[in-house]
Amino acid sequence: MKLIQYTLIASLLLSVSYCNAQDVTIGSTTLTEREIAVDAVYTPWEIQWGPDDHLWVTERQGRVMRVDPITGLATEILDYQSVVNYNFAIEPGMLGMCFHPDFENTPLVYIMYTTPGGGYNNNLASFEWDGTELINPTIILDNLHAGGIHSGSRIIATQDGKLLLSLGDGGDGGSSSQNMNSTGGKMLRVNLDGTIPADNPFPDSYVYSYGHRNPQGLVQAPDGKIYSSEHGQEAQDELNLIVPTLNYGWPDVEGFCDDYPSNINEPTNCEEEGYTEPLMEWRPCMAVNDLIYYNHPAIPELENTLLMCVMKGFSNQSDRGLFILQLNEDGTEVTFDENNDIIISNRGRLRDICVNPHDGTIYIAVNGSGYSNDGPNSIYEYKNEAFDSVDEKVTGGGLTIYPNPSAGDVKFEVAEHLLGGTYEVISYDGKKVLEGSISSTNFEIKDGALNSGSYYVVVRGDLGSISRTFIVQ
Ligand SMILES: [Ca+2]
Ligand SMILES: [Ca+2]
Ligand SMILES: [Ca+2]
Repeated sequence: MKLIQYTLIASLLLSVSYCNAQDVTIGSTTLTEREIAVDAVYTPWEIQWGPDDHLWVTERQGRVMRVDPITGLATEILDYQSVVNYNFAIEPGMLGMCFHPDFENTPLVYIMYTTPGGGYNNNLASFEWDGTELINPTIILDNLHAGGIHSGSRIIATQDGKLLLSLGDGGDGGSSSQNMNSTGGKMLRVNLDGTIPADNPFPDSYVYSYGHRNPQGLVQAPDGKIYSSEHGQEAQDELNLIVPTLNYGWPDVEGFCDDYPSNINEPTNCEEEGYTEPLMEWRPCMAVNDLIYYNHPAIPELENTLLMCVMKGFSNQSDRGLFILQLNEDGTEVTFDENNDIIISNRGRLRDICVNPHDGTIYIAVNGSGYSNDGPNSIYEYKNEAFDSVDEKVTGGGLTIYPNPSAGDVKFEVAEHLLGGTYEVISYDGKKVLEGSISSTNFEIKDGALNSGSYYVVVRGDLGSISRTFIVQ
């Protein structure tokens, strides 16, 4: 694998500053900050934009809360505190969560959580959403490697209809990470029912990649690439491009293969010895957490970026915040400038991030100021109000989609001023699935070109852009 030098490349594109205590300016875009769900969520760990246009939040103590993003009203939809092994002072509890990839037809939510059992066990269970609460827990996997710390436990549904789970070493120093018979320190690829996919890279094994320490960030970009952020020991945090079968080093290598830190005696030639280096590292560790791929037109300055939550700062802990990692065109390199590419640096430990796919608004879950979960715990919203107002300006006659919902062709009728413009269709989880140019005021997406689900279309012309949602049945 190509080795990538650790360099902090100054980004000419982004210029970030705070206009005042509330707003965040990125280039020519201003994001208005609003605190929602004040004192309504406790130790939020996962935050997801749900198919019901609400925020779904796991609390480490063992609950799932559903938060109305407009009113901030938080409703408990699962209380699993009697099952989950929560320890306030360290790291276990209810952790990662994702939606079934076909949630409209199969309304299941997958959650990872730790339970007691010779210390700790990590578990994956599905719960059914009945419109009011999460019911019918079904164990998908149990007895996964865990400890009081380093639980990993991010989970995503991948484009190929599988689940990918990140598991940490559980604090065992990394002995599990290089042991192919242990689930510790691994990425695991799992069928939705918990069985081993027939096309997994190692026969009859869940293991997808190995040599991980505590990977707590996991995302798949629209082109299929999978990125993971990983906590280092003390010296080097990592951003990895996850490729099946590869060995990401821990505990033999931390960060780049560079004989640092000196106490672990890294091999002199990692490539020959089969170790994969990260795309980027940060030293000393500043506690990298979950990340998303951002490509929404609401914030054009963030086109093709990874937005990564960071809990601590550098050595003085002042540089925590949301890190903007600019991907290159083919997604194989990132650039980051610590002087310009950190935003939301005044809100404590940023644990997780999600996006409203309709208007590009960002939501951040924070865990207060200190390890492991001092308050205040809250959710903040960062919204480009101007993007909505462009939408409003041309409402009525600008863009009509019919029929909606559609069981066949999806037809579009656009205003004259949009001729010569472009359109993009974005899936509910933020992936661009179609794009094209507008050469007629009437055009259509043929039956079968889109899977069933909810979509968001943005059309752009000289006067601005218009966005609409539609549903394919
Ligand atoms: Ca997340
Ligand atoms: Ca590594
Ligand atoms: Ca190193």
